[in-house]
Formats: sequence, structure tokens, C-alpha cells
Amino acid sequence: SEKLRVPEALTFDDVLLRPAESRVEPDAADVSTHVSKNVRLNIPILSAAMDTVTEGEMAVGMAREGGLGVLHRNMDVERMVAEISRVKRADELVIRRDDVVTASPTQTVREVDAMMEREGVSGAPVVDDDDTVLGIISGTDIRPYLEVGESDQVREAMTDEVITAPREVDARAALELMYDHKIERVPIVDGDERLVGLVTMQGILQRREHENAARDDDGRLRVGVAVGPFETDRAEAADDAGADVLFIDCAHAHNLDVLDSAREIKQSVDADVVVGNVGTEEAAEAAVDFADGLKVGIGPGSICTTRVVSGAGMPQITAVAEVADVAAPEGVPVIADGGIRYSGDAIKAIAAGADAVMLGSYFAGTEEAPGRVITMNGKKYKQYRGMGSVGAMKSGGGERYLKEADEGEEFVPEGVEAATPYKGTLASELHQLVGGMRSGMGYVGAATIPAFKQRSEFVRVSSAGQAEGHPHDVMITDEAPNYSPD
Ligand code: RVP
Repeated sequence: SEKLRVPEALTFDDVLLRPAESRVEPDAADVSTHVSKNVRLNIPILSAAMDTVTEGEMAVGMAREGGLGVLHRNMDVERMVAEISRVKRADELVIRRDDVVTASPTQTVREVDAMMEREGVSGAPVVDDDDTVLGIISGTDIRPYLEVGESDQVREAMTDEVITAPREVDARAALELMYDHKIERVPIVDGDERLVGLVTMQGILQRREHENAARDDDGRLRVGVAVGPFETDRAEAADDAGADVLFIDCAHAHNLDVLDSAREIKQSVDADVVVGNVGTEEAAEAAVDFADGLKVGIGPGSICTTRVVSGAGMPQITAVAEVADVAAPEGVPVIADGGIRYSGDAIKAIAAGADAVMLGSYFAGTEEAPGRVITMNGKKYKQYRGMGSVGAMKSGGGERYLKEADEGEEFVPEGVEAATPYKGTLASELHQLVGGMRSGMGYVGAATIPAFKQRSEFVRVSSAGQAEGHPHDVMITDEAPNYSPD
């Protein structure tokens, strides 16, 4: 029957990269990439918009390492704005007035000591009622007063010759001031000597530690935000709060109502708009004229049951390749979302045509992920659940699957609630992930992501070949940091 003359679709385990002549040392490979038309990252990695993967802490961690965290949308708009601000402010040179802990001249030394301890700061500008900077007080000023002069007022103990700087100060000038005057913080003031911010030595050093961070034009960390396909208000609020990239968060973006709405959202925001998920050439064609990026993945996710429940899906390597065939000639970046278990899968996705990859389960076990830590049989796990699972849909995620349940009615879920081994820090996971991807670039002989996409070729792997590729006929005695038999 004609109906059964069907095309083949492949996924990660079906293919391997063909090794090729190379002079590329993995460490020297440049892994920077575009995640959307106007946003570049220094590593081609995104963390998934899931309520057990990406909130502010994960997004800060991802951006500091050069990637992008995409905040999930199982939270109200107010909280979303707060999470965006948290990322945007994390590495700012100038701490804004509202976030600066200040002391008043009439507080007692004891009160200020307790306040600094509570707020986790080691010094504070002293300001009067209209925010005029009168002095600065630090642990060193306070120490001689502890016990004997504890009830003395701050104005007695503070240093009143304050070195301040104007708003326009840059990191180098601020550091020079600090070295010249042997101080650790410089209040930033307006023309009337009113406090508008604070620069600290610690803040400057912290920024230096993250040289590879993904930053916007103002030097703030980048952040992505998921918005529902029909949530224009959320999209506008995220845009106003400084989101760099909005991700239309839908399990089937080839739905024409979703595309109409996404098009409208694109028109009302400044941020880039990535449309997803798609998995076919036709879907890519329907969105490529307005999208700033296309996200690919219909059913590959580790916690996803879409293919089983609905009978629909596209094996991920084929899906990425189909979408990339349409998107690449138009200059629209492609993100491969879901199904990545190993660094080898991630670099295969890029060979298939993706510019960047998004992972959920890989990061859900890290400290930076929001999920609960669970102990089972003496081993630590973290909660990890699909956004289409009953639990996540109950807390608001149903719209991704274009589903709503009326009161008393049951959801038809397309995901499961699970646990994943607890893993330690995001930085060490990313080190393994990106390191493995660099190795892949070395085997193919490509020094950049665009060159790698061009140069890489696949070979098809049989199930015997697949078994050969994993450790076999041995008993693993020591766990490797980048391999676990599943
Ligand atoms: P993985 O990295 O394989 O854990 O997959 C993560 C991806 O799975 C997400 O980025 C999202 O596209 C998809 N997802 C999230 N929830 C569900 C579901 O409940 N079916 N799927």
C-alpha cells in the first residue's frame, strides 16, 4: 500500500560522526554560536524551561558559563519579573540603589552590626533621610566599638571622608579608586551627592571570574523566558523586564492558532522570539519568515510520553535536519531540544544542523536546579518532571500541550514525574558536556560551530555497532564523570 511506503527517520543512536582529517585541538575549538538572530552565546547550551530545571539560580549559572537558562512559566507574571531581574542584576557592576544595604547615622553600632550580618554585607553607605551620602561604615569601623561602645551612634563610628564616583564609572576606574584609597566599596552618587548605587571590589572580582559569560550590551547576564503561545501579556512583561529571548512554549507549534499568536507576540516585543517546538520541514516553513529562532523536538524528551500517548513524533536527528534545511538558508538559528543524554548526542544534534542544544534531565540533578532532593536506598536524587505531567499541569503548565482540564476533570498527561541522580554543580556538568562536544569537533576537524555543521558527516549504526560503542564485556568499577550505563 502507498500508505506504508514511509520515509525513515533517525535519532541519536542511529548515527555516528565520521572521523576526518584534523588539525583541531579540542581545547582550541570555538564553541560560540547564535541562539537566535540577535543573541550570541559563548557555549551552545540552554537549560530547559521546566519547573524542575530553570529558575533564577540556574539561569544565572548558565549565563555565567556562557550559555542561556530559559525560565519556566509555571509561575505568575510578578514572580517571573522578579526572576528575570535576579538574573539581570546578578553580575551588574553597579548595584542599584534599591538593592544597596544602607545605614542611617542615628542607628546604633550594634544595630548596624546585626543588620550587616543579616544582609550578608561587610559594609554599608550611611545616608540621611533624602539619601545624601554622609559616610560609609564597615566591619573595620565597627570592631573597636563592639561591646564598649555598642550603643554609640553610627555617625561616631563611620568614616566620613567618602570616596564616591559618578554613574558613568567603569570597572577599571572603580578599581583604581579602590586601590588608591585602599577601600572595598565606592558609593555611586548623582550630581547632588545622593546615593544611586554601589560598586564593590567583590562584585568586580566576581565578574572577572566569569570571563566567558553570556552578556547583553550593557554587560548584564543574558536570560531566556518561556511564554505560553497565547500569553501576550506575559510576553510583554518579560520583554519590559529585560528578557533577551522569549521562547514560545508549545508542544506543537505547527498549530495555526499558535503561529498566529506567536506572530503577534513577535510584533509587540523587542526581545528575540524563538518559536517551538517544531519537527518538520513544513512547520519550519510556516514560521521561518518571522521567527528569530526555531526550536526542534516533538517527543524526544526523557520525561516525555507524547509519542506513546498521541502516536505522533519525529526522531530527533531527522527532525533537526529537516528544520535546519529550511532555517539555515534564511539565517534563522535552530535549537535541538530534548533527548540528549550524553555530550556525544549534543554534538550529533549540531552536526544535524542545530546551532545550539537544550537539555532538561542533564541539568535537573544539579544544585542550581529548583527540584527537591530525595533520598532513596541511600542515594540522593532530585525531582524531575515533564511539564506535561499531571503534577506540572496542575501547577499551570497545561497550555504547552494545548490542554485544559475543567474542575473535576482529569488531564490527559504527556509526561511523567520522575527523579534523576543528584549531581553536584552545574559548572562541572557543563565542563563535561562542552568538553565532550569539543572532542567531537576535534574528530571531525572543525574549529568553529559553523565549520562543524558544514564539514561533519554521519554514518549509520546498526544495533551491533551501537553495542560496540558503549563499554562492553567489562564490569565498570569506577564511575566516569561523563558516562553512566542506564
Ligand atoms: P530532556 O533533556 O531529554 O530531559 O528533555 C527536555 C525537554 O523535554 C524540554 O526542553 C521540553 O521540550 C520537553 N518536555 C518538557 N516536558 C515534557 C513533557 O512533559 N512531555 N517534555
